[in-house]
Amino acid sequence: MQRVLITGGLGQVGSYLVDALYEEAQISVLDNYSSTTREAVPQGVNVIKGDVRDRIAADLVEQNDIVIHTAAQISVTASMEDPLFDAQSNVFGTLNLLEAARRSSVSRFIYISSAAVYGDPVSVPVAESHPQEPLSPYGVSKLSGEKYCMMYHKAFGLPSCCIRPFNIYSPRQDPGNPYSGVISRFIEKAKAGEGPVIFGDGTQTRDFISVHDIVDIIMLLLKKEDACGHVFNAGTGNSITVNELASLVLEIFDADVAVQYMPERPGDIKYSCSDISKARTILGFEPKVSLREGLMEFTE
Ligand code: UD2
Repeated sequence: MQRVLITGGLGQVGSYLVDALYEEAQISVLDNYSSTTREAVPQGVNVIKGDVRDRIAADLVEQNDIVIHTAAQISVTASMEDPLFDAQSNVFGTLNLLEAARRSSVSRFIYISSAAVYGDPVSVPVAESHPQEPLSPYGVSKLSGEKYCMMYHKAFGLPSCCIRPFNIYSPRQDPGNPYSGVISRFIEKAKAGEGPVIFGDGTQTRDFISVHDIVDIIMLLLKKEDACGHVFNAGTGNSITVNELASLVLEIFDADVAVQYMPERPGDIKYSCSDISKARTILGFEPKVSLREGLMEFTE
């Protein structure tokens, strides 16, 4: 059985990865319990409380065959308030793991970057070659993590690869987190019989991808030898407006409430949509969960 280390294994992406892999691999989870909505892990999964910057993280890398690095400081807003903390977690944390991976014999190092590396897109859909001009310390730290992964591949032969997810959603996105995504917020409001709050005029677009499709693309990164040394967009290739999203949520939750409009959020990007041709061609990736299906999961 392969030994897989999942950093951030109690978080949104990590916890679904644990579910997808625990029957076929020996899983270790490293998590600092900063953002978890999961109460119990499947039997046999070894959970270690710790930080990616710590010595324990490096030791764990050396004890495993595969590293899937999902742990991160995940908030754009928090990164604006505390860029040093953001860089410590996302840059030094990643480098700590990469250094340990360089000394050991991991067969795959998978890094979760972000579409935040693109900043405000100059055109959509956004392919991987689009200019990378991040607008936040978070975008810079994620780009930096990617660059280290690619550099370790080129210089040291580390079998690393990265994805740039667009807007991920799932029922396990921490609803208590003030930086939680728009889908979680709209659903919380709808369940409470309140109207969703839209920042701006609601014509901004986003490419919402179910966490199940993110798990699928990571599984492909594990299987495909060609993936190493590459960065892939992880989106659906489709986008909708925030107004359309609000209507869909209200319809699914049968909520007869009025939408409220508030001033645009500073720094918000207007249009976002992925071009996933590269992942389709090299990995054979095809997103499977429609937004309606993905939202229905929140009603279960
Ligand atoms: C996403 C990521 C972020 C980063 C960024 C890169 C999430 C949760 N965040 O930020 O980590 O990668 O993309 O560009 O995936 N909105 C409302 N009402 C609300 C909440 C949000 O109208 O109650 C709007 C918000 O102003 C924005 C859109 O919905 O225009 C999406 O907001 P978000 O916070 O879900 O995600 P985003 O795209 O800002």
